[in-house]
Amino acid sequence: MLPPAPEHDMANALRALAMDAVQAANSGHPGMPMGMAEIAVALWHRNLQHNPANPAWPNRDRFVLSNGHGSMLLYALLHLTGYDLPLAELKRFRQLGSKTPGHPERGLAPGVETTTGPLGQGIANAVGMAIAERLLAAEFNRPGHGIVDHRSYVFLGDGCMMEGVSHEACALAGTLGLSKLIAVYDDNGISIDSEKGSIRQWYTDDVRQRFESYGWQVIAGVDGHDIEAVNRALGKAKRESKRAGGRPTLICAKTIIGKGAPTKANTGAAHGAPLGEKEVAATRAAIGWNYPAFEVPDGVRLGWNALERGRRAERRWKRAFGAYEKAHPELAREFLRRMKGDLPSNFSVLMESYIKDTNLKAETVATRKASQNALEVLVPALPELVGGSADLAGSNLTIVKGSKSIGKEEGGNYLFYGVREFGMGAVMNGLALHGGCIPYGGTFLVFSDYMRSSVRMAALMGLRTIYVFTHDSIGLGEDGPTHQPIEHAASLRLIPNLDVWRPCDTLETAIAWTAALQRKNGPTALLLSRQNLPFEKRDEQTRNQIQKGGYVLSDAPGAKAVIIATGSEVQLALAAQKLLDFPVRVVSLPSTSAFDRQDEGYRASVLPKHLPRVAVESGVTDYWRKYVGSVDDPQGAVIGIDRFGESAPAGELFKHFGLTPENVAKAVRSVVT
Ligand SMILES: Cc1ncc(C[n+]2csc(CCOP(=O)(O)OP(=O)(O)O)c2C)c(N)n1
Repeated sequence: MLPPAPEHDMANALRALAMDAVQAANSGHPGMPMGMAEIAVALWHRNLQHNPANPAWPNRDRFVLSNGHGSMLLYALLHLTGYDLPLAELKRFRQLGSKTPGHPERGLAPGVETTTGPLGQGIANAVGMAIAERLLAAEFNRPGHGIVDHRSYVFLGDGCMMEGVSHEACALAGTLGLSKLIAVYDDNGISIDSEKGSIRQWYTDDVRQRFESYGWQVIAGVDGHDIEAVNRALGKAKRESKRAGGRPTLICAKTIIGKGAPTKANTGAAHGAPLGEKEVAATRAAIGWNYPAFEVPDGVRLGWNALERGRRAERRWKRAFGAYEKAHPELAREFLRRMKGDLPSNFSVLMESYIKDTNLKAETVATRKASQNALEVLVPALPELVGGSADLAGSNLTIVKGSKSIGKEEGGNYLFYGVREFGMGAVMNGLALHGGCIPYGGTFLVFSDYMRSSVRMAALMGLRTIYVFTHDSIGLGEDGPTHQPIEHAASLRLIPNLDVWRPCDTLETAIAWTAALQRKNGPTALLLSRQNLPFEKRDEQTRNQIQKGGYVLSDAPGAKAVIIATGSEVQLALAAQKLLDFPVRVVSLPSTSAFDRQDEGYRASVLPKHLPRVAVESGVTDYWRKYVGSVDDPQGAVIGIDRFGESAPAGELFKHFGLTPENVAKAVRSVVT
């Protein structure tokens, strides 16, 4: 039988596939895969615990390609090790409908653990994955039964290092002592503008000192083209992860971008453009790769094939899990439920009864408080909830009696993220990606901007993450325009697949939480008030419609107009209704996302086409035009705020900005002819 090829050839296979696929697509990034090829051999061939036949194996090591532009490296690895990613897909790199898009996207090629490309977020996702592993191990492992025991590996480059989010997440990883997190830094001294200058003009950090100060083990000065040296470093990292009080590890690997390309190696030109036919041919000659494009010799395939090893590894784990199941049947069942992402079987009953209670209590509280009340019930019932806040726990009201802080050791269900909104968002994505956890995290709505890209990534990946965005309007008062969201609700609603809820009272808040948790395939933002909001009484039929995102809260026979409102402005709409001497319907629209998904019949029953409409929300008016018609339409008006806020007590601000029942009533009169 043919012997497996030497590792040197296995590395060159990665080089060749990357440069050939980029050349075929006539776009892409060959430099990073060519520069990290030996590192990839050391990790994927010698160390990674995975089973290409089952990318969902719960105890697999997680691998994150944070420098996602080098996607061809990952695709080549997945293909060669035996994942269901045929060569035809590599040939269709970057083409419409392929499993090999420009940057790795979770859900397309099997084995892609997270969508990367926006630099810095991948490493932060991996921090979340390592936290999830730690929490699940603490919760489920029992003496003699280490069923959760895997590592999170990351490749990252200068770009990830420069992005601030890597600081936020890696600092937290150091503080938490996430010793099963192992990152390899592709220190090639090149980023995009290196075509015009040296990276030293814009990047002179001492990476070693930076990570040591976070509390990481740093293995510096590793030759990234020496497989043995990288393997030794990985071995040291793995030993650290077994040590009590161990640290996360950063391996700083010196590499040459585009290694193998005779004229383009070590230049910015290798970063993000095809090498060109001539250089590709010259590279083949230089590295001694005498095969046509996309051809991989059998010996190299044999060397890379990890199916048998993977199957054996998973089989071992399954045997161990079988023993665990016998010794701890309930825990085993719970573990499987959690990894599937199913809610506890009593969830619906629990929430129905909570919603009923909430309705009976009819409390006037801030919706942030209403959210905390819901969490008091949810946290004990759903051990998969991992809460947190970016240093605003007492304001966001995300901590409840059942919250246990996550520290350097053991488990817990509440993370003090520190003042790191973006880091929090990207770590939450990692927690959700790992499986077994449903993360929720809080900050002021105005600072959702800081974490926006991570929210977008959650939406793009279809992750169940829940954002508790409090202080949702000028109603927060004296902190002033820096803290008062204006464009935020509208701009969050523009993110595809993000559900946004802005509830008006305790009942809508309870229903919003229920919807967020039942939603398996996308994130939800809860926009909650700082100030108290009155409870609105509803009949049973009305209560049942809240989940549809929009409903008639207060009808009037023969209504001549409809007032649409959300959150704290619902009370203004109801007060305006009373002021008017003709009948008006009031519609509460806590979630335009959910409402827009309803069928046309339902939507038209709530917002009849022939009735003039006035929308009221303490934020930008433009968004509401899709419900009330253009500015030229005499039958539609919006009361909102199209400028920044002011520092003053909340009550005064609502008057100052014209968010009053009188003004709403006036607008209604203006649209009714
Ligand atoms: C947040 C973000 N900003 C900008 C980019 C565009 N971009 C892609 S790669 C890159 C340079 C990255 O340099 P490095 O990590 O050193 O990659 P290498 O040159 O080693 O391939 C930039 C700016 C991006 N993908 N993400």
